[in-house]
Amino acid sequence: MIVKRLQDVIGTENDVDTETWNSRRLLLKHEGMGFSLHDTIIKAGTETLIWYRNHLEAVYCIEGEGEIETTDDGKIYPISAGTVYALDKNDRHLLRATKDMRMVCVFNPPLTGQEVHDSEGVYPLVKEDENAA
Ligand code: 9YT
Repeated sequence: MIVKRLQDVIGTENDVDTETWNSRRLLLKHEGMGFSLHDTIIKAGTETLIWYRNHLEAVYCIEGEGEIETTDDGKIYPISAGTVYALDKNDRHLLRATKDMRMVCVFNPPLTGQEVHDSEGVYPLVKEDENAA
C-alpha cells in the first residue's frame, strides 16, 4: 500500500518546474503500478509544444482554463475544469493556458522520474505573459 500527499512531493526531485509547467510526480515507474500519476500546473500565459512519441497520456483538468491544438490538423479544443483529453494517437499538440491549469496526468508507460522538458518529446516553446489571467 502506498499513501502519500502532494505536500510530500513538493520541493523534492519529483517536483519538476519548467518555464511553462510544474509537474509534481505522485507515482512513478519504480512504484510498480504500470502507469505514472502527476499533478501538473500549466502556467498562465504560456504555450508548450508537446509530442510524447513513446507514451500515451490522459489529462484531466480540475482547475483553470486554456486550450489544446492538435498540430496535424489545426483543431483547437477548449479546456476547463472537468475536461479530459487522451493522446491516444501520440498526438503532437500545443498546450496553452489562459489561467493556471491544474491537471491530473496519467502516463502509460510510466515516467521514471528522470524526464524533464526537452526530453520525452516535450519542447517548451514560448513564455508569453506570466501575468496573463
Ligand atoms: C499536460 C502535460 O502534458 N504537461 C506537461 C508535463 C507532463 N504532464 C509531466 O511531465 O507531468
